Amino acid sequence: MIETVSTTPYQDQKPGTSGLRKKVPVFAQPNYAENFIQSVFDCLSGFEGKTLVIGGDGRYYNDVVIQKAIRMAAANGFGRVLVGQNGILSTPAASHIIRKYEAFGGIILSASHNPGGPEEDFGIKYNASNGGPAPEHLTDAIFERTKTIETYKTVQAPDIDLSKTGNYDTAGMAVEVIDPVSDYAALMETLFDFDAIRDLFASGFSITFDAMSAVTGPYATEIIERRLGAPAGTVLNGTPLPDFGHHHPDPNLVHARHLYDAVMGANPPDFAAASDGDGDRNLILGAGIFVTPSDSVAMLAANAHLAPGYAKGLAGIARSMPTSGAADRVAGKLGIGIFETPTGWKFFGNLLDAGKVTICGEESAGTGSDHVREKDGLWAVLLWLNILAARREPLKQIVEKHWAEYGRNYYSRHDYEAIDTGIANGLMDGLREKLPGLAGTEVNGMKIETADDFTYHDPVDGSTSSHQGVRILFEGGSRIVYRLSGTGTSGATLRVYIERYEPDPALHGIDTQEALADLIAAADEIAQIAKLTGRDAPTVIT
Ligand code: G16
Repeated sequence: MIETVSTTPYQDQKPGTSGLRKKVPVFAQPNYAENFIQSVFDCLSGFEGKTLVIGGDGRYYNDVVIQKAIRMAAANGFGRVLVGQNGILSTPAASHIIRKYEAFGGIILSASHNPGGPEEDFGIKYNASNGGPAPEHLTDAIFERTKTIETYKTVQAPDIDLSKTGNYDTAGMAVEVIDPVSDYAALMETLFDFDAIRDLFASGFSITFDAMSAVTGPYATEIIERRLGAPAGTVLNGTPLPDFGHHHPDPNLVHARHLYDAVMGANPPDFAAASDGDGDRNLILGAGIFVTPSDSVAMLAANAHLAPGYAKGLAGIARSMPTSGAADRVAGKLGIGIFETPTGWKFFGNLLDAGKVTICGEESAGTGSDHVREKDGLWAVLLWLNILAARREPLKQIVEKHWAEYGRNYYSRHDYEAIDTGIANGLMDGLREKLPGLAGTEVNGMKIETADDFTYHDPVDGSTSSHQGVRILFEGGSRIVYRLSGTGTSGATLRVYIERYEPDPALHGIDTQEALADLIAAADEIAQIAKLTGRDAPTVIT
């Protein structure tokens, strides 16, 4: 029996860069999750009788919202739900399942790299039939709907037992609890040379992968240990936990410091990697080297032909605007297209669907390809392993050779987390006001060539997205970019992206912060960060 339940709207359900993200106590308010899910359904049409994929990263509150979503899908007229066993689906795996089973769309429950637990973060995101995050016009419509919603639909039905795979039924709608790993692992086998990677491991190549007690544990254990034969114990923290073992599942140099220390210490592993809460981000390290995400997309693109899935070459490369220009140089040499999009994987969807690009990457530790419509942490790890297996050179050497060939883009991101939202908005507004007068002026001895607020014109659907980040471009190609994060859950996070291109190999061995010191000082001078925020240093430097 379908029930129509009265509700009152909330006014704070604006989806951010990657869906609606709030603290668990916010989501636990009466009808909060229901209002958002119904608003999503209200903005879709033609899904009657079709399939909906549901899964998440296993964080606290996933189990509660999954059962709600199943009942609401039944009441709203979906014909079938595919849900991961124990509610688990990594974000890239969910994208693949949507595409493989030609589902109408999917609901992914995750707050990505943010912590989990009763007082921590939670999120709901809708992905469309191409497997990618809902485009901006849809998330805007969903937000509008949340402001006026008065009822939602559900059914009276018992919870589905998610602990076992199998076929179930909720008020007449089919529910299949599926193995979250097997389809994804099979896809990886079509892209990469598993025999070569197995041989590499058998040769004594040592690797460690930290799943950070988050969703990639089961995927990495199946693929890296079972199918590729790495020794048991290669995957650290391989069991997804609702609170990620009290850790912050963000694979950066702060939260995965132990891996950095390991590769920089005595007897380093040949390769170390990590992935985040929902499995779409990656950290890549090798003995004596950290590969920045911006470098990673460039180097993966330059070497992708070594993997069977990309042997035919690439159609093009896309990177988010704040990501360094390293990939542009690779695209230039390969003679393929390069696209600069706003931050957010959703902006790559049209380019991938139109066949204009094969590989995409973002400075925020995301890399991926046209195999799914999300960034994919384990995919990046496997492509690197395939390249290492084919080239049989240390990772550090591959990186240094790349710099020698293309030049090095020194790059760093400085984050100022949890600053007052009013202050953060004021800082950005102040910057925008200054923009028209900046070109031609000098800061810290460096001449500003152009300064603007990035506007993207989607070459596929013609849509325009403005206010996507303030860019200050200096003579010689150095760059500072400022934007506010769209994924934080408390206050505002100011991100400052700093980049300098160095063609001379003799100058490729400088410490990154040192190499960027003049620009870092200029970044503060232009935006008055210390003065306006009262912070004398960033919270996180990557
Ligand atoms: C999300 C998007 C990414 C984007 C990132 C930016 O990542 O999926 O495409 O680069 O947000 O975050 P921010 O707006 O904080 O800079 P995730 O991993 O949180 O889904």
